Amino acid sequence: MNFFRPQDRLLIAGLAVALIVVFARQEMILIDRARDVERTSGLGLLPALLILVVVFLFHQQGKRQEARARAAAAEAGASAAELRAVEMERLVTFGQALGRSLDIDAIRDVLLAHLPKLAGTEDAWVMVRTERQWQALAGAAHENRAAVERSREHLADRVLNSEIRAVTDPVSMEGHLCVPMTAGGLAVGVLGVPDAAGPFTESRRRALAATATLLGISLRNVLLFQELREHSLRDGLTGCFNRAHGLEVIDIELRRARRSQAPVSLIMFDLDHFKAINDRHGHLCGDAVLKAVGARMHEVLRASDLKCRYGGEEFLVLLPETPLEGAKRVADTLRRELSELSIHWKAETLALTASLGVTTALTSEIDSQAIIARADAALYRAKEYGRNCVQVAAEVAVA
Ligand code: GH3
Ligand code: MG
Ligand code: MG
Repeated sequence: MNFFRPQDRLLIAGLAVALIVVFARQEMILIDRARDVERTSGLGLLPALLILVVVFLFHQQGKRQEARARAAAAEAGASAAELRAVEMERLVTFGQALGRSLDIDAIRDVLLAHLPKLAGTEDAWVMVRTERQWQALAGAAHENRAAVERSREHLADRVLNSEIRAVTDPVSMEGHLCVPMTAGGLAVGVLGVPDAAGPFTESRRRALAATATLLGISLRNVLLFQELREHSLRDGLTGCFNRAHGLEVIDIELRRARRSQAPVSLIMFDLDHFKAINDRHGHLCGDAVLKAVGARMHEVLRASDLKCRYGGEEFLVLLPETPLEGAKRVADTLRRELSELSIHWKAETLALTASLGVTTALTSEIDSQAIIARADAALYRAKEYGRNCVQVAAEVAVA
């Protein structure tokens, strides 16, 4: 047990030595004839006093050093606490901003504003994995951006596929400190900071891990929200937009086309004698046919073309930036592709055809109901003409 501090122990030892010098000096200088002189003059006290003075000075210095050390430690403690408070404040503001973000673009903006401070560098980057595709969310602009993003993609892939996948701790890899972003046990992406922006102290690593955790949770929520929204807007059988959403998008596209003065066309088609397929092979078979039609539409048409299941086996295809001639070609291709579909059902191979009506938006036209009605009328004529054909709406055919 230590009852005394080092310098106090030194003082006590000094006192003990001084006492020994005063009282034992008699024996030490027994042979010295000056004993009497010393005894009477008290000269033996001098070295004792000297020792005491020296020890006392050491003692005082020790105390001063200790006081200085205590003051420095208090100061360091205060500034560390201040730093922690600033860091915490940053994380809280970051979390709040993320909480207000409902889509990936909003998260991108939040990162632009907050990430440099949180990561302590402008060179931090974020790669997020959406439906097996990588997307760069943050990272300083580079001249060869595509190449930089590809290499980060590769690195992020390695980080998430390595055995540390389940762990959120930062890992050093290929000259970067990489922090996996996970939520609910699922890997969402990677937050990276180049080693050049180091050193990575324990507290900085902790701050980066916290940043990645907040980001991971927000991204996961946004992706789930997007997925949910997508599902609620699409028809499960064909993967096309459902009627309500399709009509909404047609309205938006018509307004956009009017603003940009770009042509926009519409195809409406209906499967021929579909009822007979249901009657002969059952509804499940009818569903399989609809599924195959949806899949073929996605293969044949552009991603930017709006595909909508308008009714049972009636579809709308809106073609942005496409004049009537182009739309007619698309309709012909679609008709041919559908007629070449061979659908295997039990032991049979079913054939299928469709009738199509085509129209285009008249100058500055934004009335979706009028355009749909024209396409519908053209489709009706295609049925009349014997099905498996394309008809152009009368109003635009002459134009
Ligand atoms: P037409 O060539 O004149 O179009 O003849 P059709 O037999 O296709 O006639 P119609 O368009 O009136 O028939 C539509 C049929 O589509 C009737 C309905 O039972 C069927 N149908 C609608 N939605 C679905 C669905 O989701 N699944 C299945 N299996 N059948 C559906
Ligand atoms: Mg039909
Ligand atoms: Mg029909």
